[in-house]
Amino acid sequence: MGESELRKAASMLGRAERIVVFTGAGMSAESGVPTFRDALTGLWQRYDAQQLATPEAFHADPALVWGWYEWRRDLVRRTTPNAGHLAVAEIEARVPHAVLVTQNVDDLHERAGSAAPVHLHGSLFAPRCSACDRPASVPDGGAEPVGGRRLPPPRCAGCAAPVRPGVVWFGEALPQSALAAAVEAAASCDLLVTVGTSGLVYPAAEIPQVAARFGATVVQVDPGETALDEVADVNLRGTAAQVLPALVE
Ligand code: BV8
Ligand code: ZN
Repeated sequence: MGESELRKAASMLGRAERIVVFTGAGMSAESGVPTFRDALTGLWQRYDAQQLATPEAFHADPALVWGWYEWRRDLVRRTTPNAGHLAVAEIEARVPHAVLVTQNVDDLHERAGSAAPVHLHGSLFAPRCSACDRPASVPDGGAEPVGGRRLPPPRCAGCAAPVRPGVVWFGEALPQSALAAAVEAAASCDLLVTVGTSGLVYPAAEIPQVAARFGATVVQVDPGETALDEVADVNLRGTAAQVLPALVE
């Protein structure tokens, strides 16, 4: 990453009045949460998305899917926000209008002090009934599922149907209010900072594209090449915990 690129991005950030920060799995990588598509450590290298992250998968084998998500929820509970999450909260505190849009299902932005991240893909911490949508509470600190261990889902207190993870699976619509808020913020911002996302999953990947189309500058923070390289005006090739604190210094 060139020093001048970093300075250029920092000065854009200093001038911007309306900012969107758009984050993906790379944001939490340095906290110890695995990404999805990284060549060696990505979850989809070890697990089959079709067998775990679709409504069909849950229907076919609820205990397999529930156990896998409980393993991820437990893993996230043991991690802490990294310097990148803290820098994002700092951006929000400084900029008059800042909206944080995340594809992540962890709660590390909240724990770093971000008040109201827009969760496009739901949350590991918001399970709900698979039939009537009633929110379900799932106690923490109980059994610690290991990767691949089956665990039958609890039953809804209202209708007794199986409780499901509160995430958006492949083939499911994104929460309408979250998607609308993200599109609206992207269309009206002057700077969008995209962090740690491959830009391959739609419709989330539209968000930086909407910002660019409506005239915003797009800054990307990612150590690798991504599908958003073309959309970005400035590419900062580094990790979230390294680059973001330097941007707000
Ligand atoms: C839908 C939640 C319709 C669950 C996830 C258009 C074209 C082609 C296909 C489609 C299309 N439109 C829709 C589709 C289908 C599909 C899709 O996009 N498929 C793709 C993959 C081909 N989309 C859907 O199915 C969506 N729904 O379209 O519904 C509809 C409409 C109405 C009514 C009914 C239906 C729903 C998609 C939601 C999927 N849910 N997650 C869970 O977590 O288990 S997906 C999953 O990918 C993740 O959760 C994540 O949120 C998302 C994006 O991944 P990234 O965050 O980008 O992570 P990735 O590993 O890919 O990349 C990591 C990046 O970090 C890399 O660039 C790496 O270099 C970088 N990095 C690594 N270390 C660091 C770092 N960066 C910074 N610092 C570091 N230290
Ligand atoms: Zn129910």
